[in-house]
Amino acid sequence: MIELYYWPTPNGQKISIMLEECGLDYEVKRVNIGAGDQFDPAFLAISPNNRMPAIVDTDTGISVFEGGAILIYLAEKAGMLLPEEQVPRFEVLQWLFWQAGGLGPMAGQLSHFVNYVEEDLEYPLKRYANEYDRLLAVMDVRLKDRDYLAGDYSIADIASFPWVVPYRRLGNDLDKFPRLRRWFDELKVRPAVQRGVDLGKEWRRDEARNEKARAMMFDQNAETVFAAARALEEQRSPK
Ligand SMILES: N[C@@H](CCC(=O)N[C@@H](CS)C(=O)NCC(=O)O)C(=O)O
Repeated sequence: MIELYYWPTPNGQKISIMLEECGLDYEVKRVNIGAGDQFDPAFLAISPNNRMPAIVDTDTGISVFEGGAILIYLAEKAGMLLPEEQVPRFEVLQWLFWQAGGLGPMAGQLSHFVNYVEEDLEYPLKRYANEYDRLLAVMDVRLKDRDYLAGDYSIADIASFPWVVPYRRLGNDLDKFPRLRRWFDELKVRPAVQRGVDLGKEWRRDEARNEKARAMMFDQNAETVFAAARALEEQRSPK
């Protein structure tokens, strides 16, 4: 059984889609990031970056944080969506890391400035909108002569899909990316993708307009991490 530490955001949905695709048994543990659940010492013990998603595999006792690592773990456990053979495996891994280091962070920053910042800050909006646009074009070109990012449908597609979903809200449009649109339209009707994207969507409140939630998520610094680490220490060995 997989325990999935989750909140319905694109990074969380990468893993809910994967679990639905694999058909592995899982139980959802809510990590309400607007309410501060990411600082719970019990969660910190499995996710030292104070971010969801994370998983615990109760069959092995292994816990994993970071979406890309979780996807690899689940693909290996289920024996699907990540080839074993070296050449196709590295096709998938390159595109998985491309998502984790490029599409995810850039779309995430763009989403921050679009959804959470009231001032109209021209420079960061332009910077991240351009980068998101560029990355969508990289996918479009890549999909010119293949159906999926790394050949067969894989964890690279699963990781990337949730960050293409909000393209309209992020000010983009798929009309200029016909191959990406074909890929997107195909993935969005997969039943497992739909179940994964829908998981917990009713839990979300309007965090963008909730001052407490914004402070919880965006007023973090080193002291936040040290305080969470002290709380974990205290729980492990109370004075
Ligand atoms: N690279 C990480 C990113 C995880 C991440 O940024 N999660 C966000 C939600 S999308 C989070 O937990 N935020 C909590 C916070 O900002 O305090 C992954 O892919 O797992």
